Amino acid sequence: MKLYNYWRSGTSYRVRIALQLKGISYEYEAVDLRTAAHKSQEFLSLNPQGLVPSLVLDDGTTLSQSPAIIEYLEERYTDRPLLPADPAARAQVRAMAAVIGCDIHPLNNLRILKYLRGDLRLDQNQTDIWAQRWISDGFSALEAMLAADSSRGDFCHANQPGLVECYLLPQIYSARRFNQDMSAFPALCDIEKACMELAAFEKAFPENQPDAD
Ligand SMILES: N[C@@H](CCC(=O)N[C@@H](CS)C(=O)NCC(=O)O)C(=O)O
Repeated sequence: MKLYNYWRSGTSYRVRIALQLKGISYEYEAVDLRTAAHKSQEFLSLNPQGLVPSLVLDDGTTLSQSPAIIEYLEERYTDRPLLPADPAARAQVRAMAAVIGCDIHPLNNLRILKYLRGDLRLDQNQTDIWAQRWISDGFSALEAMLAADSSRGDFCHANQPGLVECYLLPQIYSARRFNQDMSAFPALCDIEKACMELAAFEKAFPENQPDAD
């Protein structure tokens, strides 16, 4: 399979973590967001939304939207599950992932920032404040959700990383780029530290991708 993605894209990073956690090998196809390669005819024919990532399977089937891609990997490659077995626990894990995937990331991605900087003429400091506002809201909620979870171990759920970490690590990476003060989120920082000790996360890390500069 071939992953069309960009080293610094958070949604691409999510899928790279899922692939690594499951031990699935894939080809890396870089799509440079800075040169608008995601708006080229070639890429639009794979993903009409013009957003990374897209995953092209060996039979040519093309998948888009990182949550759908990760769910596909979870259903197709069942050996190393990203979700717990218990339905209520699965819902709780999905809820934590959705805090990031639905309520933080969409407000801070490239096209939103371009609109704020271009059409609304905000400067870098103002767009950082915008991003920090939504990151801080979501991360505060996640800290509370983790504190209330009696099954918590070293990771968001129990003692192994899974779906939430696929979303969390990229969002923390992005938060740091927006100069977010992370000191109010100790549990999230502890989980990040535990993840970064694992080879899967090291391999998926943005700076370690072939198109990183
Ligand atoms: N909901 C989509 C969002 C994809 C998305 O926003 N990707 C960003 C990179 S993280 C992108 O391609 N941005 C290009 C743009 O905004 O023009 C997903 O989870 O895959």
